[in-house]
Amino acid sequence: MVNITIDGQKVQVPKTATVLEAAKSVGIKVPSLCYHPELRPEGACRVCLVEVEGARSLVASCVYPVNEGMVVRTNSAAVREARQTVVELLLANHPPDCFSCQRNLNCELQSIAADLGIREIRFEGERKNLPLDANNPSLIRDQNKCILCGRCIRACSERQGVHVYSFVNRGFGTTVAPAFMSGLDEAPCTYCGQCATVCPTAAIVEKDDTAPVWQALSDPKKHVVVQTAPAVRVALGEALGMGPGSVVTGKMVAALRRLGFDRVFDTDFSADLTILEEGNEFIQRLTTGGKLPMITSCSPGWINFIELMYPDLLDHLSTAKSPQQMFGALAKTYYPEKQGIDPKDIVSVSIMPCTAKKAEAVRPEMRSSGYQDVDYVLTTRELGRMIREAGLDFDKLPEEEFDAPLGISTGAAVIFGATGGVMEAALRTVAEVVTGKELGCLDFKEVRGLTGIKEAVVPVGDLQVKVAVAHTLANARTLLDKIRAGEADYHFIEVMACPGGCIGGGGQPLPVCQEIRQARVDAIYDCDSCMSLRKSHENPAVKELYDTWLGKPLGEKSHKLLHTHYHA
Ligand code: HC1
Repeated sequence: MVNITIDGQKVQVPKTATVLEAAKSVGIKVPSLCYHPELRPEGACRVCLVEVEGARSLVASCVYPVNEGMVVRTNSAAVREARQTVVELLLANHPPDCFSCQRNLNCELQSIAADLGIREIRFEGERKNLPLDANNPSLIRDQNKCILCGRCIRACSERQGVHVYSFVNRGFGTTVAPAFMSGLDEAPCTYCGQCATVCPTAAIVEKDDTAPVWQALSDPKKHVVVQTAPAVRVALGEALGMGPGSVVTGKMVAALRRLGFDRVFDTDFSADLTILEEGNEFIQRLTTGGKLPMITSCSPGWINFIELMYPDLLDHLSTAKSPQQMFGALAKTYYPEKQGIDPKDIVSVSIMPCTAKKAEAVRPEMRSSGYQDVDYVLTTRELGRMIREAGLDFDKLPEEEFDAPLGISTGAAVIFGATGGVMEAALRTVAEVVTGKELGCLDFKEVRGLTGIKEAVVPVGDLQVKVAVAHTLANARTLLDKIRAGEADYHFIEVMACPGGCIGGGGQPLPVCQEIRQARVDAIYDCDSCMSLRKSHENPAVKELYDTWLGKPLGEKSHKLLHTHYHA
């Protein structure tokens, strides 16, 4: 530890701390833009300047290390003037379209300008006029709004190990882009959207699909059904003024009805169905010498990653479609058949925590019903905006129930939203199906938590099943390299592309940090423990689906509607 003085306060901090971290430890928030607590510091934006006695000039506190006896001033006249100048220079060439910007009122540059009391911009900067990168279904990049903080570059490389972005050109021409200034559609982008979660402005945002959904809702000839992903219910509240970890399932259902959806269903129903298909596929591979380890297939950013980076390992993937796509296939076959509706009149919308789900829905093989199975995917953030646009007082809405039958689910399904959840849900079912005995305890705590890679050995009958769980694509890469090298003796692996699993998805409310992810994870497990049914194979609506329509797991109809293939 070292002793330093910050703004007259004596403080002891670890000798590895930076000045910015030391200030934070005594409740002083130094403004910053390029700094992000989960990424390597860069010291690029110079907004976090402070005065250090003896230093030749103001220093960037996010990269400046503390040392014994250091005296720091974070709020002197010189510091305030310098920070204002830096931010004014950023604003001088930033598009002045705050009112119509997707990040209006949730923009870090806007907040810092407000906090620093900037009332005029003394400089007239040249504006960039670069085209939008909008040729993909998930993300929109507007380089004119980029402040060159480099957070997206670091998130894509450090967190995801994908390395899509880098700085290109020099001087005023500097920008952030994929190689050869290509669009994301031509780059090895997985569409996970983690770049959008760290972008301080609207330089990278989700593609907004709310307009066609509003249009469908106001078309009396259309029957509009909606499914909501497991992780949305524990995060949507944040977009509407509630604290992290608020469980808003019932209010979300009520809001969707008031927005005009004809039926409000739950992706959790098809998460249970996924467990029946994927669990039986795993048992089949185990007992017939099939390809192991089997790897889960529901996270579309992960699927894009393995297709792009490890095409030689595609046969490890379960062929089960994701719950979103299983639901989509049923929404335009089983559901209209039962209800006597023409499937061409159905519009199927999903609310997802994920930007890659938008790309998943338009994959050419996701048309098992003869139509595009999921028509529109909205992120949690887009749903938050629709609720605000409709003027709904979210907090005052009653708690309502999902519609039956595609809204009936178990606790095993809701935990899909957290890293380890799909594995735990599968183990609950696989263990009971294989042994024919009821599990005493349903909580597989070894696979829970935010550790990057978790491993466990789980007894299933006579077999010791070795499992691994990874979240973030950088951690997935570690496991895939082990498989490639022949060093992995796992039977079953779960991979989710985003930190914490879907609760940390690229379409979730901002800001997000580890504390917020933990609150969402805790809320997910609270939802599970409150459910009367907690095993997918006990879902009565799924049982009825098999009994009356689908036949059996891995049967012919299942293969047609609920399984898929991948592209090398
Ligand atoms: Fe997910 Fe899934 S858990 S992938 O994270 O398998 O997005 O929530 O909907 O499809 O169920 C996301 C979440 C989600 C699917 C399920």
